[in-house]
Formats: sequence, C-alpha cells, structure tokens
Amino acid sequence: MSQDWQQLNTAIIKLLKEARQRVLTKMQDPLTVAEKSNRKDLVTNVDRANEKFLIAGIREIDPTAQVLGEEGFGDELTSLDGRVWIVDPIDGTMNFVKQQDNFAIMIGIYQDGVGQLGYIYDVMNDVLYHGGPQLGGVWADDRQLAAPADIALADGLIGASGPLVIHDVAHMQEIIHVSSGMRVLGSAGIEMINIMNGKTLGYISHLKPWDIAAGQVLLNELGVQVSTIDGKPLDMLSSNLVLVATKKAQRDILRIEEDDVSL
Ligand code: 2AM
Ligand code: CA
Ligand code: CA
Ligand code: CA
Repeated sequence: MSQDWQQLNTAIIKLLKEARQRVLTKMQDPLTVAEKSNRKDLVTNVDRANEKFLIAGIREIDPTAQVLGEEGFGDELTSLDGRVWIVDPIDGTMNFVKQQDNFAIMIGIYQDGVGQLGYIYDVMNDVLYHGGPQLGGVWADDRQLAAPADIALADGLIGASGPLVIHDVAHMQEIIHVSSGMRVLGSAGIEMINIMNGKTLGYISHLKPWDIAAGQVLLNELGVQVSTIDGKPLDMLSSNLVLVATKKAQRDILRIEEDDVSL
C-alpha cells in the first residue's frame, strides 16, 4: 500500500469521527424534515449539514478530486475520470427520523471508475467499516474481517428493499422463497455491514451511486459479488437494480432471472 493512500485513510477516518460527533450533537435538537420525491423519501437538516461538512473536509484532503454527494453540495459529475469521492451523508434517513438508529455515514473513493477505498460508519454502534484494495483488506475499527462464507441462496438470509418485494420486481418473491428468509433493514449501509459480518448472504435493492459506492469497494475486497440484477457491472453515474451476493448465491439468483423470459 502506498504512503499516499495510507495518509488519505488516516485523514478520512479523522473526518468521519468528527462528522459522527456532529451528527450526535445535532440529534439532541428537533429535526427539520422535508420530503424529496415522495413521503417516504426524506431529507433532514442533518443530512444536508453533514454533507456540507464532509465535502468541505474532502476538499481540504484532496483539492483536485471530484465529489458526488446525494444532497447536491458536490460537483455535477459527468465522468468517473480521475479521483472521485462519492458521499452519502446519512444512509437510512427514514430510520434516522423514526428510530434514531440503524443509519450510516458512507464514503466511497474511486480512481478512473475503479473502487479504491470504502467507509461505512454505523453511527449508533460507533463501528467504522473501512478498507479496499488500497488497504489490502477490510476492518471493523481495528479488527480485520475474514471473507464471509460462500453459501448458496438456500443456505442463508437475504436483505431486500420493501418496495421491490411488494411489487415482486425481478422475481423477488421466488428469490426469497428459495432463500432461508428475507430481512428488511431500511439502510443499504447497514445491509452491507450484515453481509460483511456473514449475517446475510446478500441484498437486492434499487440504488443510486452513493448508496452502493462504499459497499461495492468493501464487499468486493471480501470476495462478495456486486452487480446489476442481470449480472452486469454497475453504472456508477446512474441508478441500478443492484444484486449483492456471495458467489454461489449470485449464481443461484442469476439462474432464477434467466429462467424467466418475462424479465
Ligand atoms: P437514503 O436513506 O440515503 O435515502 C432504504 O430502503 C434504503 O434505500 C436506504 O439506504 C436509502 O438511502 C435507499 N434509497 C435509495 N433510493 C431511495 C428512495 N427513493 N427513497 C427512499 N430510500 C431510498
Ligand atoms: Ca435519501
Ligand atoms: Ca443512501
Ligand atoms: Ca442519504
């Protein structure tokens, strides 16, 4: 690992710890909540303030990089050339509002479209998952994670987003039926933490770049597959119907997709 990336990692961890403290402090005051596209798609004053804080910190660490932030305080990204930081200031905003728990701060760093470093901070449990090819592994704080077992779809639990299941998009109900069961957590970041810890074997959801940027880097480093629901690489400038799964479960799910001509 190069000295540069190591220094970058140290600076990012410091920035994320500060961001977490600021979020905890702001949670002591009433939230300002607004609807984005619909009543289940929310943004709060804390999402916005945290994105501004993170992007200001990123500009100091890496002044020439492009930054993509969910709430729009970064750059308008038209390409993935050079170094690109992708920021989700609060992942699981509905959980943040309703539960004051089960949400994450996430940052993914890409170089010419290739994932280099990923950070998922479980704020309320105060555990920072970080790693990627530039660090040569994945850690939960100081504890290095082993690759999760490569289990088949029938042998484990799968995470999913509620609407995909309700509308039975992409044979969700059959996939769940074949699996050991479904879990719905409401935060892509917390879902990916469960996969890293071997508690679930995968996750299926319709996601924007900031929802999956960090997780893709971390999960790939642990040998977990991240693709579209039909097995293709993600477009990190757009939204994707994302399939995260162990190698065996990915094969099982792609077979279910292929077997049905209606997709
Ligand atoms: P967010 O909280 O950062 O918006 C909820 O099922 C998960 O899906 C969260 O990780 C949420 O991220 C993400 N998500 C993506 N698009 C969404 C949308 N249109 N509405 C609500 N959550 C969305
Ligand atoms: Ca959002
Ligand atoms: Ca998100
Ligand atoms: Ca968010």
